[in-house]
Amino acid sequence: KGVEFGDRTALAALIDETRAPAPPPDARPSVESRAAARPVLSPIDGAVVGHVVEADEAAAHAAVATAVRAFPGWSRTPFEARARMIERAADLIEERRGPLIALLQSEGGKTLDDALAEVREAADLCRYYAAQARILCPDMPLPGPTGEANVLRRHGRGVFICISPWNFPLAIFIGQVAAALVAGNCVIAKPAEQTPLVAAMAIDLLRQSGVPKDALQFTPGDGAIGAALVADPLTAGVVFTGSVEVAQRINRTLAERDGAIAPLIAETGGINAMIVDSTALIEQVVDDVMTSAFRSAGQRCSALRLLCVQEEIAPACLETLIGAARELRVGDPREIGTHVGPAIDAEAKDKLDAYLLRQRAAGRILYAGVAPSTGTFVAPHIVRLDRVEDLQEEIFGPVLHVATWRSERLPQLLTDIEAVGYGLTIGMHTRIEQRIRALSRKASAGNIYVNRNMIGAVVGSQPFGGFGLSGTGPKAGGPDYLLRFLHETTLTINTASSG
Ligand code: TXE
Repeated sequence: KGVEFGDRTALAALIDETRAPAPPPDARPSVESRAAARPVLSPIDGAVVGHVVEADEAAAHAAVATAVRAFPGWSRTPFEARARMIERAADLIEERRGPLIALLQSEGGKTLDDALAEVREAADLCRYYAAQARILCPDMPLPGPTGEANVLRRHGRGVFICISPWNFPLAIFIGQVAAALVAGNCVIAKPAEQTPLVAAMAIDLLRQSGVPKDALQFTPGDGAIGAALVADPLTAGVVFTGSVEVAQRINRTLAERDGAIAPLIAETGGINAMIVDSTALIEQVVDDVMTSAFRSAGQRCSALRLLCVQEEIAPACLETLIGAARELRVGDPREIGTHVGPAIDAEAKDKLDAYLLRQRAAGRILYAGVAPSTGTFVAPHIVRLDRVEDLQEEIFGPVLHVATWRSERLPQLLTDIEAVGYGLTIGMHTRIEQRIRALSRKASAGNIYVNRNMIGAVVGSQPFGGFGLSGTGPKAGGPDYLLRFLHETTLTINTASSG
């Protein structure tokens, strides 16, 4: 059975849209920077996709100062007007999906179906947060004794820093920014250094939707610019998606800063497991495993890293799995039949290659696929794992680990998975109800998927995010997300004496 990650016919029809002529993209910070323009290279073939002028440290602090000045005006803008702007941005994302998809492919190395899914998610996040603002932001009268009026009022905190990664350079980027803006905060948006161009296009769409320039500052740059922004005591909060190490560093900086206490909303990574027992349907398991482990070349925080198969069916399951892995086509993600695109850059590829070399030396490789020898492609691999605890590092690429378990050890298996310390996603394939109940009670993971793939994070239906090393919550695309971007004031008036 072949591998299918999307509806090929529908996707083929999209290709024309992505070829629409577009001006050569570039990205520059909102505030003057002395940095020289640098080319942004495609992970597919090293071609120049566009140019970026990065913010220098002075520009980063100037952007914060500008946003601080813009805050009183933006926070007084009625939430309904802000919500309409963010909804308008969603419309524009859909109108401009062709060029956005083209850029997600050339700059981010995405396949067509991944790029299309990301555009949809970006628009969905904007619409969802606009709707949530309408629910959460109106003044809320609260009960109290006669002669007293109580009102809960929610408003923006100040200037929020949004730091995003390269693996969802549109959806995570605009999701963070839209949430912060619609809640009434001014924003400093710092995209990942690998993907500033698609971020610049998103900023453009937000401005066209009516978001004032000063309220939304764009500061492309590397980690040092992110660090400078976080250290700036004039900012009121940070929303971050990326590695655990950087999240912990940001936490430390915020804790040591003078002035008001600023929150960190962090979504980091996961070592996500899928447990398969002997009652599972192997064909379906294999389909779901292929999607969960290899889609986006494994470069998503929810990706399946560790497949735990019950001993009795392990040989049959592995054989079918390797058969399916052989069908994976690795290469230019702009070609319609490609399943696995490149690693984001040479550094990511080198890290994966070094890891795979160590696994090969230890005799643990169960399957190694093939990949083009040029660019940053990494072939899909299946690696044997003797003990769950041996996987301590998030391997961010097309690498699936397989371990086996015995039926009497299921509770221990769940404990071992939990002991790894992450808590993002976990999956199970079984037809035994009791096991599903045990999983939902015992598993410490933010998202649990039963008898399906682990790719879902549908806005509004599957709020996404974990705990432990996986992040702070609240869940993106969920009903509580905006609350962390808001201050709450309770207004109590003695109506008897106020007339
Ligand atoms: O992440 P970084 P990288 C994981 C994944 C991957 C690893 C490294 O395991 O292999 O992280 O990826 C900015 N202060 N994830 O290097 O460095 C940086 O410029 C403030 C999982 O890309 O965390 C970028 O904008 N900001 C993840 C953002 O942080 C700093 C997605 C993320 O970069 C900074 C990406 C600093 N000191 C990586 N240093 C997911 N959850 O999906 C860097 N940055």
